[in-house]
Amino acid sequence: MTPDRIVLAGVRARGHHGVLDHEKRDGQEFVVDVVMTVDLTRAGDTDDLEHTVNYAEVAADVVRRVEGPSLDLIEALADQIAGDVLARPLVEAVEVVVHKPSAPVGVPFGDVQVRISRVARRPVVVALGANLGQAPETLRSALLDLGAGPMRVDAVAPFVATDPVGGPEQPDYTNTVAVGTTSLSPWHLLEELHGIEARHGRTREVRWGARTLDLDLIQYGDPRTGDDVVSADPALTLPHPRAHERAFVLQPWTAADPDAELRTEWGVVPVSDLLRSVGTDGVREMPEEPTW
Ligand code: A4P
Ligand code: MG
Repeated sequence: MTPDRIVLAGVRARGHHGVLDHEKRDGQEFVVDVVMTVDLTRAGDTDDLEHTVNYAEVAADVVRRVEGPSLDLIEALADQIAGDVLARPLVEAVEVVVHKPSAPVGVPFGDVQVRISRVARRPVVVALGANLGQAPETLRSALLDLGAGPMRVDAVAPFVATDPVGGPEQPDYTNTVAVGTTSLSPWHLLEELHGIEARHGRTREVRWGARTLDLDLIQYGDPRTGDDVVSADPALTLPHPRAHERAFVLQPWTAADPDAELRTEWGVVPVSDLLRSVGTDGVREMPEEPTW
């Protein structure tokens, strides 16, 4: 099925891009088309501008780039415009076309255009937990599903056995953390995580109760560069509101990425520091290395 898209066509502005002196001096008109892949399901359900991409803002960004510092190539202009568009977390992929209808071609012509496609690639951290059934087997299989679908998995922590935190009396958990990148928006990724949970027999009866598989989105984007997504929405809270206090998340996370940092109410702090203050009680190494 073709993904949802927003098409912004024919944005016009005057710029000074080109290799020739007179192009840089006199300027000319550029026309830009932007096609954004955006999951529009939620916007359709809620009728809320928050849940989509504001095309007026995108158009303003395009004009700013066209009117901005002179570049030699419309290839570079297209690349900058694509970068701006992909800085919006709801945009999963973008096609940018830059037309230069008055380009110095030397013969009569209709249009010249550069057309580029770019896909988002954003850092993401997913915590996995299971305490029903063959937990390590389930985690291995879920990691394969993650890597084959919604994210590229770069590193996985060795599995740990952990005491259950919260909820009713229940068996010990097996936990791990996967770090990698995704092109999906945070909401689309959460939906995919729920799909993987369901395929592994997850049901939701008791909050914090025993489960065959729990996939939590811990962090989306990089807090060190400030492009991480922060959300207070109870249906998708980012960063995960309990990650900073849970050894069963922090310990495997630092094992998978020793340089990881997390946004907290005290600022952006190394995950290893959080782990040191929380301690590793209730987190035990497991005899077997995961083979995922
Ligand atoms: N939700 C909101 N934000 C997020 C997010 N960042 N990632 C919403 C994932 N989901 C998020 O989750 C309930 C709702 O949270 C979802 O519908 C989603 O829209 P759930 O998975 O259905 O229920 P849950 O997991 O029972 O609740 P919750 O609050 O997510 O619990 P946690 O925080 O996941 O804790 N002890 C050990 N040792 N190891 C564990 O892995 N896990 C839990 C569950 C408790 N104790 C544990 C462990
Ligand atoms: Mg959960």
